Amino acid sequence: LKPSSGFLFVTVIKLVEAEGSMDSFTKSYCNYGVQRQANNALLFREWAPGAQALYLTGDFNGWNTKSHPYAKKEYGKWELYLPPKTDKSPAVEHETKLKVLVVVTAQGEELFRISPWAKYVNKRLDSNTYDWVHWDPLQPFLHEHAHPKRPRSLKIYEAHVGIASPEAKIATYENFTTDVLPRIKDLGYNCIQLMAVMEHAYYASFGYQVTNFFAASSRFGTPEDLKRLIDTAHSLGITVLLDVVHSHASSNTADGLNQFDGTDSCFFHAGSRGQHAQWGSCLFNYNSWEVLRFLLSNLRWWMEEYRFDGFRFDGVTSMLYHHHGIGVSFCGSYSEYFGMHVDEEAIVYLMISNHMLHTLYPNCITIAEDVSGMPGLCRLITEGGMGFDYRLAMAVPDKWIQILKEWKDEHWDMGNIVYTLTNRRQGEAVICYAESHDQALVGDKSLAFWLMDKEMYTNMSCLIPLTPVIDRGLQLHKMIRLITHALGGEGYLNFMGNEFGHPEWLDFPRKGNNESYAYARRQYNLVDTEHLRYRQLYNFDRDMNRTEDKYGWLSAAPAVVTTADERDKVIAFDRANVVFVFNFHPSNSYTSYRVATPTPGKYKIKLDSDALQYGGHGRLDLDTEFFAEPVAFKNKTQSIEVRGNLKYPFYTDLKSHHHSGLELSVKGLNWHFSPAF
Ligand SMILES: *[C@@H]1O[C@H](CO)[C@@H](O)[C@H](O)[C@H]1NC(C)=O
Ligand SMILES: *[C@@H]1O[C@H](CO)[C@@H](O)[C@H](O)[C@H]1NC(C)=O
Ligand SMILES: *[C@@H]1O[C@H](CO)[C@@H](O)[C@H](O)[C@H]1NC(C)=O
Ligand SMILES: *[C@@H]1O[C@H](CO)[C@@H](O)[C@H](O)[C@H]1NC(C)=O
Ligand SMILES: CC(=O)N[C@H]1CO[C@H](CO)[C@@H](O)[C@@H]1O
Repeated sequence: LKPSSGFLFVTVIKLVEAEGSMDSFTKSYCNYGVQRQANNALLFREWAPGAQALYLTGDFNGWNTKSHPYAKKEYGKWELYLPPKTDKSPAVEHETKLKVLVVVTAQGEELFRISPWAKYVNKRLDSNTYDWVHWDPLQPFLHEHAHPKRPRSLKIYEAHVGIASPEAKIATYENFTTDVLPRIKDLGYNCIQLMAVMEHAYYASFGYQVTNFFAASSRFGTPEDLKRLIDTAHSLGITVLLDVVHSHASSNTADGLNQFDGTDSCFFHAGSRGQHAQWGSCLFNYNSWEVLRFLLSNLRWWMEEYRFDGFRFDGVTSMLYHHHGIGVSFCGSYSEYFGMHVDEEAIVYLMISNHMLHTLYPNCITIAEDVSGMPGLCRLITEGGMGFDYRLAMAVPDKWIQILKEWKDEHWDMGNIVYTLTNRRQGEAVICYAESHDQALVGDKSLAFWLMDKEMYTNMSCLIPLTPVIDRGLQLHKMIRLITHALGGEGYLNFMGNEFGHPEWLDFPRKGNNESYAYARRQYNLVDTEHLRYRQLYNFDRDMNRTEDKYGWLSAAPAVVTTADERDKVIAFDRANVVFVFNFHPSNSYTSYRVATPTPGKYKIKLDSDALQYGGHGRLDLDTEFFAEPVAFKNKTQSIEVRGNLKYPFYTDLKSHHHSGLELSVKGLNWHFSPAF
């Protein structure tokens, strides 16, 4: 057991004693902020321990600042009761503005604040800051569809609503529901990880500088629109995870959580411990009872009110260590993970969160964004772990970028690739990915752009001959994704658009780019254009997922790598009774290659990255059957002689039947067999 698990036990007992139950404590959004009673009276409650006085002001009282004081209660709590109007309707109407006026000193210094529990905030075009808008619709959206079954093999589509259209403007929850959900379904992803949902005043923060934890971002529509999005995803059998940011908060005061009661502590640590030196944001005090109330209730809010199916916890590395990972590189020594530099309060918070979520919602999925490789992060709390289901394999995308940036094709190191894809803690599940939103951001480049760069503007048409650059790019794009998918983890993640090789980078409107939306969009129009090769990459990604559905390698035991040959540049492995063979050699083609097989029997090609519909060269005869022979090879008793059985002596292109010599790269000879019993 880790020392902190004893602490967890005590904390929960204390909470239950004081609050009645874990359930009511973690549903404090039913007691704080604004609550409408059965008789339409409104009850306002806040926690502002440093305040001298609190007043409610807004459209409802003509912005009179002192007519509606809160009453001071124990432990820094404040309450205000507003009886219904004479016509029995609530004193504050739906969609009207409010502020809390916080008096912070005896001298009467006044601050206008948004309730930390605000369910909706928005901004007028001519305003710099967000307003708290009372959200209490007459006809709230009612979910119709049940949570989907928890997927065995998690295949995640990482998505941001605002950039989910080709138009150079902010797309809406509605656009996402009608235009993007059907694509995700078709592609075979069974899970969406929604970014930037928690309200963030600064769009270019990509949602990672949260200002209002209980508000769904109003940029993309209303709370009801988001509920409809999630309900529609559920109707398609798609699980929806929230990218939740509890590692830090925006330092905004006027529309954020910072200095809510006028002090620099309240929700955060006072002084330098409360500030993240690199992000310029505020760090929560996880040891505070009221902060636990706030954050745990926040998790339940998104589960109960919006019916998310789980969370991807952002910035876990920053939480785990007092040094926040700044200037620290992790090489795997245990001294890096245990010692006084580890923030036990944050660890206990993560343990309580996971304990609560998995107890109340047995199908809930939690994923940790941790780059440090903290041991036990994804083990059960009863074992002394921190209770996450998965961690992100953050080293893998970095490796692919390094390979494409620094290695010549003939120097690709098969052993190193296999090592990176299989280097994970035994018994702790991993979500693997070739690239995520991080690699798409301005300053970096997506894999497709690293591979094909400028030629993507001119040479992606199927109507012109494949150029060597596009050829290499298409083949490697598919092979990198498939080997990552099959070898790298227990789940797979793709960032929206990258499945079809989205060109260019992502850059949100900001001062430095003249507030431009030119790169804050995803060009789905490219994949919709029949004669462009994006379609071929899309087809491969879809069929990769569908093939996984059939064989389930992600939920099977880790792969057994049988070949990682530096001279031939061939990697072969088997997982879930499927044999994968990759030829990464820039020029060698093998018409015959022996690979070990897990079981005797007949093998057939089930997915071939070289197939014509995926922009390949169609060199393999998909009808060929291969029989495993009792020939011992690479520690297995059975093996097959894989024959290329080339149908065409030369390259042949999809549309033009252009012939080019064999001097071109033959990447993409990628066999993938499975038993055909
Ligand atoms: C996006 O949705 C808005 C309404 O939410 C609609 O006006 C607009 O036409 C949609 N755009 C696209 C590209 O479908
Ligand atoms: C590929 O693009 C380059 C410019 O980037 C152009 O010069 C060349 O003609 C294109 N190749 C084909 C086959 O169209
Ligand atoms: C931004 O716009 C201004 C005025 O239109 C122009 O002078 C400047 O060069 C632009 N900057 C960039 C980075 O495009
Ligand atoms: C074959 O098995 C032996 C003994 O179990 C082991 O030492 C060796 O690494 C294995 N070789 C391969 C290629 O897996
Ligand atoms: C296993 C599986 O579902 N394979 C499918 C892959 O995609 C192709 C094309 O859509 C289908 O024909 C296969 O059945």
